[in-house]
Amino acid sequence: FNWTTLKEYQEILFQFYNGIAKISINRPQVHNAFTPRTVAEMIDAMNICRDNSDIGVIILTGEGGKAFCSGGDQSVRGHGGYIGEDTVPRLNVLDLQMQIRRIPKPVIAMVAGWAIGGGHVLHVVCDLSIAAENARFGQTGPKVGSFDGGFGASYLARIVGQKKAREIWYLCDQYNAQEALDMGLVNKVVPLEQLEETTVEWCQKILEKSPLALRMLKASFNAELDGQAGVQQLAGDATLLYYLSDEAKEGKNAFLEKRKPDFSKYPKFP
Ligand code: 1HA
Repeated sequence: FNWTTLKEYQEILFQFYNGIAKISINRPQVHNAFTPRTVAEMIDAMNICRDNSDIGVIILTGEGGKAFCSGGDQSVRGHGGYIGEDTVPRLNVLDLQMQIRRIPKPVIAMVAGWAIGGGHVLHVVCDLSIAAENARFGQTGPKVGSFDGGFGASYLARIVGQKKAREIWYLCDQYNAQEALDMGLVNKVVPLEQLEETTVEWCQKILEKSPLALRMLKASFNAELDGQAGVQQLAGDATLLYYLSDEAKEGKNAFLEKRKPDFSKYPKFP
């Protein structure tokens, strides 16, 4: 595929092809472990994806074919978080997780090799996951002195069930692509050399669909799980749709024209 660079970063690649944005962690020497900078760059790229109306779907991946992401870079883990050049400890991957769930476009994890620890959680929070046959999944928290009790626990449990999610976290075992498929953790498994082709194919199928319908579906899937914040997201989309209507425009126009609004002609649907 003829990917073009959307913006240059130090620790990620950010590319575009035919309506698809691809965000790749580019630290293959450490199995794509993330630092606060990696995460800040991903957050920046996600913001661009949100605002750019040429982009309809986002692929999240890791460079090199050996790892999707191995979680937080343990060599920069300090007192209270992962420490970047500004010496501030951060857990900013939690903001990225929220952003992946909130962006009103489908996000697809394209997983080759390791998806481990905080890197596993990143694929978990994506809308869909497509795995290569070499993919390996697992959490390591209780082994390396960490845990993600947010989406990493509760949303994982919604996907694979309570018993399996507890097994994944308590034992810190690793699961192959077929096992991940069997437990509903990924949508599809393909040979490594077909991973990008298949993912792009899925993206193209999605891009043929109604963007507003996809947006409403994503918000609806999230709403139940995200409580009041989920309702806020779905309600915001309802407001967006309402603002598109003549009925809502009558309210605004009446205000600007300093007259009483006349809503009488708008239907009261059963
Ligand atoms: O839990 C959280 C959070 C919770 C709440 C809020 C925020 C959070 C943010 C992050 C996290 C976490 O991600 S905690 C979990 C952190 N990750 C891990 O515990 C995984 C560590 N890595 C491994 O267990 C293994 O590397 C592996 C199973 C993925 C692969 O093993 P393999 O094939 O034997 O490769 P290995 O030799 O271990 O790794 C290759 C190189 O990559 C090594 O460097 P080298 O010895 O060649 O210099 C290795 O040190 C490096 N590397 C791999 N993973 C990491 C890493 N370096 C730093 N951090 C890593 N995560």
